Amino acid sequence: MSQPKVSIIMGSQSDWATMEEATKPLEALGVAFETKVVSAHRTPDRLYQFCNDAHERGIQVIIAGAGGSAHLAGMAAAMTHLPVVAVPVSSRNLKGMDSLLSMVQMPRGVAVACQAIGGAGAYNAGLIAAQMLALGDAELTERLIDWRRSQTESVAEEVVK
Ligand code: RP5
Repeated sequence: MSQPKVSIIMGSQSDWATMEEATKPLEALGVAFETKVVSAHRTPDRLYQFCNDAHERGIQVIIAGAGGSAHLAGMAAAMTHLPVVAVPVSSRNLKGMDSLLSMVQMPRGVAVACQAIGGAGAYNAGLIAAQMLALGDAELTERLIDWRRSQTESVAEEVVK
């Protein structure tokens, strides 16, 4: 793939099973992306470096997935002007409610676009990232419209019994 425009970061390798979902719409729509493990609390210097050069490297949208006290997305949003889409990963004890609340309750002035808990949220994070990029890319817009049309056409009206 060419120069990545979307960076998918996650707090742990253990988040990959969820965050892999974000790659599916990006692949389907031909949007170049990268994937990295970047932890706000275990690798703070890596997060700082990542945020510091993401824009210069051509990244336009960051997708950040984490579980538990999921401050990764908020910290990334604090350190870069790029849009940050957050994915609350389901946690062992609180099933992702902790991740969701820590991502969605951002104080005024630093925005995070928080998705649903788990795989559907990760998938939609990839989709909304592509929609953001499509605003400045006519060919991607065409692919997005086609993709939506085929999704609609794939839904059968008759119930299978
Ligand atoms: C968070 O802690 C990660 O995002 C992950 O969801 C959670 C558990 O991480 P591991 O202990 O599995 O590495 O930082």
